[in-house]
Amino acid sequence: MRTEVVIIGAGPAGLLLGQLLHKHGIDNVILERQTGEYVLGRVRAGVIEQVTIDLLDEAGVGARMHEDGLVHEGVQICVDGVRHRISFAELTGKAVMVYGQTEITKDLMDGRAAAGAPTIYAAYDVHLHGIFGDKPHVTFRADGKTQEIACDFVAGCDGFHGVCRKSVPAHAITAHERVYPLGWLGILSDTPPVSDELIYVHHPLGFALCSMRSPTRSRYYLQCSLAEDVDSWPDDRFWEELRPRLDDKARARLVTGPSIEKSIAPLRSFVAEPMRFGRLYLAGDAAHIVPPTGAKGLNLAASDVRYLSQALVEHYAEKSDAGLDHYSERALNRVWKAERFSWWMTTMLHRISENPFDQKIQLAELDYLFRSKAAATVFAENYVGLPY
Ligand code: FAS
Ligand code: PHB
Repeated sequence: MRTEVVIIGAGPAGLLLGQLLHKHGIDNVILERQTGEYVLGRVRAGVIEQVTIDLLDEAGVGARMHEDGLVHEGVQICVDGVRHRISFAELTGKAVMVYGQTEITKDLMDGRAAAGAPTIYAAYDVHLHGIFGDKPHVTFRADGKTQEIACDFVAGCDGFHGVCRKSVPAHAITAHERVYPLGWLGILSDTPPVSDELIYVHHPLGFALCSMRSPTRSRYYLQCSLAEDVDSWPDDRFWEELRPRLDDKARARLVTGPSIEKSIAPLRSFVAEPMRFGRLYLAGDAAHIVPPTGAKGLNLAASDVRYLSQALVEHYAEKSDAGLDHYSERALNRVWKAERFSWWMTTMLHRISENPFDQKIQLAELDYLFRSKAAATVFAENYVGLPY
């Protein structure tokens, strides 16, 4: 088999890249380790930036997003039981959209199926070969037999635990990492949200987030220790732990119900540099991870894909490799700004240190954010997404 670009991973990064390349007439094959149903069963991101909305529109998969997505012009931060609103519209003239990653993945899968572009699910033992030469190829096992695809480029969109980053020789890659001593215990329920906007909660018992997927489907998160096991969190225990962290109005509006999904995600900041290795280009979680506090993970995957797809189009259409040669530098410039914002939001809102000085600094940071238009503008500019 031969194609122009082999994409490893059918998460948002891989599917979005595949769709954009297809629209520009660039042949590509996606290899995905899991089944499509498994990929769709993962509940992850919920907030997308305007630049991501524009890219999904460019990929021709934005119709349902505009129909079902919820436009949010602000967000609320609750400290000591008092909510403070940060207005994105007033401070930046922009907004974000609440539209679940599961829906985005479904829209991208449907778009790829409609385009007739190939995705090989249940593709095991993926191995990259010849990435530092000019004739790379990929081998894998599917349908009980070992197969090979010759290509021009490999896009590593296989997430944090994927094979692509690990295929790079240790001397050629540098990892920067901060692991937080905490996780997010998330629950999805068919219950009405407690508020029309997201509420980020700073509380002595620990951080909480009240989010949503629709006017009838809520998504909540509780800060928890990494030692926690999701099986020791029956729904009632979750609701009893969430309730005291809410302000009076939210607590009064809280409607509990059976969980549709419940999981614990560890919090980590991670960046691998560079993001290009010969004919292998990393994009999305394969190259970097942010704590979900700033709602940046999925949006960073989209910005990597924007840079990479433009660079590949230039290579094939204009015989120019300028974009490919600058991909890593351009992507990392935006990645590190989102890493900083996600780290800052996480350290400001979570109960991490028991040192009273650290806790006072958090409260001072939050008080400054609520009182200073300049501070609120910095928050809003980063939350809605920095320009490309
Ligand atoms: P993904 O991990 O989504 O996709 C990679 C794909 O590659 C997967 O389908 C995987 O099966 C496949 N793969 C892996 N190894 C392979 C191999 N060897 N061969 C073939 N295929 C392989 N972001 C937010 O903005 N907000 C959130 O609330 C949020 N919550 C999250 C919760 C969790 C538990 C996790 C893990 C992440 C969360 N994120 C969140 C971040 C998340 O949304 C990612 O940023 C997003 O999924 C990135 O998309 P991809 O880069 O496509 O990686
Ligand atoms: C979500 O709705 O899943 C969500 C929203 C905002 C975040 C993280 C997750 O910062």
